[in-house]
Amino acid sequence: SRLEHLLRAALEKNEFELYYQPQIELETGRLVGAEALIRWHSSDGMISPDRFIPIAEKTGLIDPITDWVMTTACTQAREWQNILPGIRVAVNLSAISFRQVDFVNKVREVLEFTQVSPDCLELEITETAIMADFKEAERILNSLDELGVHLAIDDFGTGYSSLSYLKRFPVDKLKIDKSFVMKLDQNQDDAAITAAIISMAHAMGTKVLAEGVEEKTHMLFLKERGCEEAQGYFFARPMPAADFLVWCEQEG
Ligand code: G
Ligand code: G
Ligand code: MN
Ligand code: NA
Repeated sequence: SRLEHLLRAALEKNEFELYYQPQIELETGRLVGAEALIRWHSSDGMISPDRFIPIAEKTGLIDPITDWVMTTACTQAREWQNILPGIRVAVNLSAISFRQVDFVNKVREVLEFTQVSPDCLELEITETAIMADFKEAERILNSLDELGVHLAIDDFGTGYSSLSYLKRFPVDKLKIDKSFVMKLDQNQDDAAITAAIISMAHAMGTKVLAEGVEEKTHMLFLKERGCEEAQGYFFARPMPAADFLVWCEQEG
């Protein structure tokens, strides 16, 4: 397809960029992290990762893209340490890259190359990606945990994982999917599910981040229930690295 053809050349032509969305600690209002979200400025205009990541996954292009994302995000994390000490950068992992042979060594290499502390890198894996091969996922997650990087389960609540399974994984954080958080005001079921995820996560010693926080009322609901972190348009949209720093100066 045309898109596949363009995608093959995109890495060489340097057409990708990472945007960063602030992650806020609710108790203190402090900036604690940034989620890296890939953007593709193609010759056809901006193309969403929702469209090109599935193509990259089918064509084997996802592994070089994941390498580029990890290296770029860690280089940025290293650069930010002087001005934003301790800030953590979160990277989204495709299920395919996560299961790539030698993925754990890849992560180790990127950390060494960029001189970033593993404590400043968070890897996001979706619930669905984990449950696709539970045993294999457990093995990889344990190796990543030994490396010292943080692990988060993305889009939590949309898949079919049981919390009792998750208890066996060395996961630091659940990210409640934005589909629940966005409707906290209008939908009692979503409010109940969100509250239940927070208390169950806490019962297993796991932190919670709520995504898709668009309203102050959502933020207050989450804070009241002890949700540790949040991200969403209420705080800031994903933005280029330069804008991210400007935003930090204005906030801080
Ligand atoms: O930022 P945005 O809403 O456009 O992201 C759309 C989807 O693309 C989300 O599911 C997000 O997790 C995914 N995505 C964004 N950046 C990356 C990336 O670097 N790698 C992978 N695998 N997925 C990403
Ligand atoms: O799948 P993942 O959770 O990684 O995707 C995050 C996606 O959510 C990104 O595309 C990002 O642009 C988007 N996003 C971030 N904050 C908000 C928000 O407050 N509302 C909505 N609708 N989308 C958001
Ligand atoms: Mn994510
Ligand atoms: Na998500």
